[in-house]
Amino acid sequence: MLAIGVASLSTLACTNVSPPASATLDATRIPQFVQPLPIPAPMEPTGRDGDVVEYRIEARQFEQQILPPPLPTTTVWGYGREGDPSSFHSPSRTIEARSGEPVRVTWINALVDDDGDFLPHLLPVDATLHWADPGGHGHHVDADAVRYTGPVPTVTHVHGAHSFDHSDGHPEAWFLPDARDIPEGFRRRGPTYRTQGDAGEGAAVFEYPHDEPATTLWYHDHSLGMTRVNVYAGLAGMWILRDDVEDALGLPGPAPRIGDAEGTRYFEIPLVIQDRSFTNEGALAYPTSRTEFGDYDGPYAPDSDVPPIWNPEVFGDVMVVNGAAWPYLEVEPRLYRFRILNASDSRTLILHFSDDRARFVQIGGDGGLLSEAPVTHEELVVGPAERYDVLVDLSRFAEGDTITLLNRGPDEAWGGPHAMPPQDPADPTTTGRVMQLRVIARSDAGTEGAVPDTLPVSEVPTTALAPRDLVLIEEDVEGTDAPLHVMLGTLEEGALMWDAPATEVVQLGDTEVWRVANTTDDAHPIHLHLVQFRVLDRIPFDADAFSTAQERWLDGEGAQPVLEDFVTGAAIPALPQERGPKDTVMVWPGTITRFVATFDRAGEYVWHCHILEHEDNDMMRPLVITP
Ligand SMILES: [Cu+2]
Repeated sequence: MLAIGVASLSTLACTNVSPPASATLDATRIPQFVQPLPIPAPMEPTGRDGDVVEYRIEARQFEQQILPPPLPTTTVWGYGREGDPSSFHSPSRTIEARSGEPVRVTWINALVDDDGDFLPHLLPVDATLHWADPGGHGHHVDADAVRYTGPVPTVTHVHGAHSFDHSDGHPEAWFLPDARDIPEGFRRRGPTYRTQGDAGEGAAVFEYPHDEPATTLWYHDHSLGMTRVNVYAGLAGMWILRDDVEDALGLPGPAPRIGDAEGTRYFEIPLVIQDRSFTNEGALAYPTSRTEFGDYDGPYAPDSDVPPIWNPEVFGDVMVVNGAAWPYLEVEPRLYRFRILNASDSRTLILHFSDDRARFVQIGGDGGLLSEAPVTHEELVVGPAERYDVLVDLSRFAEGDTITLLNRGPDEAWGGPHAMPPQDPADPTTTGRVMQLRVIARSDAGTEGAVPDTLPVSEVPTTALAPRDLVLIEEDVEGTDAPLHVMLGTLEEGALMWDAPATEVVQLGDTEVWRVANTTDDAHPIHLHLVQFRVLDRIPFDADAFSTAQERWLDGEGAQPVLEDFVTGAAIPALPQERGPKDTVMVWPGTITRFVATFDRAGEYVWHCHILEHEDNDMMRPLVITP
């Protein structure tokens, strides 16, 4: 009897209702460079507990003017300070912290309406993936339940942080809002949910030791199988760590501080770049069906393994920076510090300026300062989730000049720098443009700063251990060349699902070299939780021959392949932009990309591709560090 009751109530929360038919807003009709760049203020703490800075941060739904008026507002999700509606924005306010200063956050899932009833997702949730699945249907759902419309699981991950596993935002540590109408039989918390203190329903307390150097981190939702839609809806923000080493460099500033007067001029500014699409009503537009990708016409789950809603990649046609479409920023003719984050779903950015007097002088990356010295780039490849800390010298410009930040990256999955045939760059009228800098009169505000001649040297760790070999494998829909999904795997076992037993099990304190062989046609931004690694090199290899040999091995014929046997050329050393600690590396197709990391905290973490569609469809595996 109970089982029947659960089933019928679950069905209520799981329907295949389609959104109202609504054409996508023509991106070429959106005026560009008419809205000022929003500059996120720091998130305000709620107090201190001894040395620990405490926050209470909610995820909520609200309206935001992303498109320039008179175009409509957009319903988004974002984080903000509990009880302070004015603090909510997407991307959300920046957590400003210092190394050695621990932070405790009570993360609250407040995705409820004014009556306290749960809010369904803004975007289509595909219930046929390996996903959070609070209703416990399993991913083999009936055709009328492939789109989930129930209460939304959330869990926050601080990307790049040296976190405890209990506070890392493990994908199965999600929790539902404390809504009045959670359907009977629903799990309110995922199987790995943990909290550091009594959080009550709909929340979790996470602690961050901040025992790492200054760097540019970011926080975003990480719920299993729905990270893409939770982040696309807006759940992301910057998380900046500072320390005395960085302070001593004499960099330009200030960055935003709590309580700044309106009109304060900033010379350190985060740039959170995302591609999005919109409907004519201003809503976020996101694919509602797999039929929007490629030429595969079905059948779909449950009649095949092909998810009916999920798409292999998603590309928006509007560039949004700090939550405004194609904004402009008034700049003085002097030195600026920009912390660039590519928070797109699938898009790799190849950034450059319209005037070659403006260049990126890179001082840092994902995990902190570059080693030895800054590196100057005319063009900067920024993969999904990567951060670049750059100085841009605008002193040779004059009041009235304008400079456009442009994007040459393709409007499709990036095939690496040697893609054949070469890929078309982004549409030069839309996604080829990011934002505009408008030069105004110089002031004496802030700290002038200078480009440092040198940066502290950080050593690349070495190890005597054998390398750990891993493979990126694309699986096609049986009997077609339509992509089913891309997966992570090992040489011995081939592609492995998220829930297969952990294979990346590392001894605490060990330093390992990982060799990731990419047999697919696309570059994948591979991200490890907990650690900051150093990229070593990329070794060209014969991916097709390797795949054939591995398939034979998995079919019980021939020997297990050895990567060395398929190498076709000399290793390409780590790029200048990678000469520092990183947590995300672009693994180019046709290469064995090598990086080295020291695994210095025990726990159950994950590693995954940061193309969010890939991550959500099994391109994620456990990373277990055993004491
Ligand atoms: Cu990927």
